[in-house]
Amino acid sequence: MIESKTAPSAVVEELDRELAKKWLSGIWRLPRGERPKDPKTTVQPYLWKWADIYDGLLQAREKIGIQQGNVERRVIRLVNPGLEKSEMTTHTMLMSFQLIQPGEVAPAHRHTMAAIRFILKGHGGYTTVNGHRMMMEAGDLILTPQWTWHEHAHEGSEPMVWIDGLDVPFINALQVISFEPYKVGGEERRLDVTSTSEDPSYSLTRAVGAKDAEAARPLHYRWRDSYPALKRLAEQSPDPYDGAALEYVNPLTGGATLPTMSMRLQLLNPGAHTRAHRHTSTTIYHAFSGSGATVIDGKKYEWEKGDTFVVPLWHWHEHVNRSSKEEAVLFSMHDQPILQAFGLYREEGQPGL
Ligand code: 1HN
Repeated sequence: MIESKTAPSAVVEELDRELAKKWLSGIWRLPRGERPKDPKTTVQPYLWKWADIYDGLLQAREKIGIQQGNVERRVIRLVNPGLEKSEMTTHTMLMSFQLIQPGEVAPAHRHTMAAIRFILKGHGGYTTVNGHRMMMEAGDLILTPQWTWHEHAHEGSEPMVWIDGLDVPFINALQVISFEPYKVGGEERRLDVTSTSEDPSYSLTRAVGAKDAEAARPLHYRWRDSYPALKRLAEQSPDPYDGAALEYVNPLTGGATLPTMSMRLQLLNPGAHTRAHRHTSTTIYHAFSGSGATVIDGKKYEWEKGDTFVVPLWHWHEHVNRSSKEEAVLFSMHDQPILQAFGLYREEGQPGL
């Protein structure tokens, strides 16, 4: 039998130095503690108050003009305290809030990051994605799949505010960020509009004028359709962990709306208290209506309309609707499709009592 023995440390260090000169490294150098049984994340649970976000947007409205210098969007990001350097909301997703004034145009561009808008306030604003113009109403979800041209404009009378959700940190980790402003003959231009969500033939299952399956995906999920569906679901049997949770799906694939992010609407009936679970995907929740609390790894985060919070991966969480009279609706964004694509999605639930 051949016995292997680790040589005295001075000899090993000499070997390590020799290897390092050739850009090589023995894994005996790794401390044992860096092989955790459970996933470990640098993302921290955190809750941002609506008053702070909105006040920031109103101040930016006075101080930041769009199409002025480098500023193309009046956007404030949610920075996770665990990701101070990258200024991202989680390790895979960025959530930000955007305000546009009547008469403003956020110029057209495209990028390899996918984006969603979830509309919070105002009327008369619209976004155009690859020629499809969508009037924005509160509670609508609008997709900007990767590499699609998009611009925003506003012809109403009060400011419009919405959530932007993007997969920026994930795309950045893959080092494939590309960004292109829309120009024709070297000049910035508005996007042509070839169809709208108001066209009678537009439906969730087929975008008008689409030439291929990718372009045919729905881009506009309207509150007037999703809310009644959510209400119907809430009258049936809610999920023990998520309450009445509706996932926005791509009817062409039956899967998540985007390859990197999935979105949900969740209704907690008055007094509802869900069971705790944890999973390897990370979630950003936005309280669209009502008030409640979410317990994340034993710490309680109280939320009311407009507040937004992060539940990092593998953290136990349960939701409570604090009101005995009013429903609460949470909008959420998840990186679950990424975990699922690579067989890394795992979930654990607290058993029923
Ligand atoms: C972006 O392109 C928009 O198009 C909003 O409205 C927020 C945050 C980071 C990177 C690109 C938009 C963004 C963004």
